[in-house]
Amino acid sequence: MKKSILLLLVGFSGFMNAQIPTGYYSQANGLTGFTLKSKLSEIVTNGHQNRGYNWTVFATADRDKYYENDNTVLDIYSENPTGADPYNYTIVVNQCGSANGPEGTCYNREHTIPKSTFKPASGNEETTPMHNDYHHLLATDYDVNNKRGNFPYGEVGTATWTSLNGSKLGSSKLNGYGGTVFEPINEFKGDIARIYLYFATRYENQIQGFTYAMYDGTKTKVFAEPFLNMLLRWHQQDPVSQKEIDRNNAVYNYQRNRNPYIDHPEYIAEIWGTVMAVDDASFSKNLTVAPNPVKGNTITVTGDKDLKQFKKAFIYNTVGQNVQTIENPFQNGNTIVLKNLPKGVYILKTGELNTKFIVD
Ligand SMILES: [Ca+2]
Ligand SMILES: [Ca+2]
Repeated sequence: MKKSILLLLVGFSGFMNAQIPTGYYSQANGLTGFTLKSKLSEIVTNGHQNRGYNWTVFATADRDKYYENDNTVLDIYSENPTGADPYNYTIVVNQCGSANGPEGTCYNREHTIPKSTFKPASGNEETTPMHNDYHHLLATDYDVNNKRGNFPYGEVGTATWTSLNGSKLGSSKLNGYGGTVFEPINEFKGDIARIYLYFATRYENQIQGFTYAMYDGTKTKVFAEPFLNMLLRWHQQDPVSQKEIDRNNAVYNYQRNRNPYIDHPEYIAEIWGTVMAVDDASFSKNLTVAPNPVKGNTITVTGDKDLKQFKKAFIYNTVGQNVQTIENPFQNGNTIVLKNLPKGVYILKTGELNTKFIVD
């Protein structure tokens, strides 16, 4: 009897992580801090195949199955999670290596970590495999990619330019960095943070040779304080989405290595810690939990749009782990019964709406 319950549990967790190969992370068990990071570096380097520079993986990795669900290219610079997209691209048909035209002309391959940062000091040969690593290569609008150029991601004080979905270029308002930065929309901030943390892990043995305003010159922490704090905040405020899980699986099927921070978001806090003061700035203000702090195990959720359209709600802890998923949460009213959650801060997300709440 005991055996069958165990099998059932193993079967269940196997199903939950259907795409993570069994044992992929077993060598990381019990490790923490930069020891964990170095082990993850080994794990995601082993088996990584350099498949060259092409467009193949975007056909499976970068399609809109989440917002309009129309199979167009899912581009973080033109996706509008709260309404109609300003323009859409058809996969392959609208790809381009070069273009002359405004935003909305065609999509290109963007190195999320600019390729100029890992170019050798002399020569034009860009360094591989980072140049061809599809975990950080995204299909994005050609013009927005150009305007972003090699600027670091950041948070903009005064915008000099804004893309049609609200991504901004302008002066940094980060405490400790005053240069020009590029700020994506809230919906994709966590996605970008986890890509950067992947890159810092996969290439930790090479990264001290790379020059970038976001880096501090170490192979362990990698990021300078203002940027590390921002990435950790983005990770906490925008937890792992189904889009990232699907993309990680598609890229794994192609180049045979994984982004560990999508599979195990809690590793991020184990390595880099957390930002304690999660500010409210990046939460949408259009979702409310009552009572907050939560006293019992029942919450009432209100939003400024009809919540019935959302088929799932997710609750995350501050290290980004999904602690509860509720199917059809708002079909029969707006009450959610919480699992027995330990005291702490949580994030409730449904559709593009999210908010922070406290269990007391
Ligand atoms: Ca779309
Ligand atoms: Ca996201």
